Amino acid sequence: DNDDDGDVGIAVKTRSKTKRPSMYKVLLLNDDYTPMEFVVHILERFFGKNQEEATQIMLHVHTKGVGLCGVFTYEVAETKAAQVMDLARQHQHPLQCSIEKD
Ligand code: TYC
Repeated sequence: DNDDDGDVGIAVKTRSKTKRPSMYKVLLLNDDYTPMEFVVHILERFFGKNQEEATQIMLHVHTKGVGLCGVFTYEVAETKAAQVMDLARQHQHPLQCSIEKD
């Protein structure tokens, strides 16, 4: 390192491996009280679904108990789940939304 080239003798890796972020599923849970139209509205408003897609997902959740709204990076998934729960609480619906590592 005493070669007057200005460095201090430690080789530092400059091309680190990039890694894609972990992805998280946002799931909607069934309950007996939340109106079907409200769930369809949630899927349109927060998950970019059209009325047909939203209705299919809502009916899947209604019959199977749980269904997939979308897959996002952690922050986006957390935010969307919180927005769903906030709106449900405002309307006094017991709708539950959770996230799960993909
Ligand atoms: N089971 C509800 C009803 O019969 C409808 C519903 C669907 C609720 C999906 C929640 O995530 C849900 N009104």
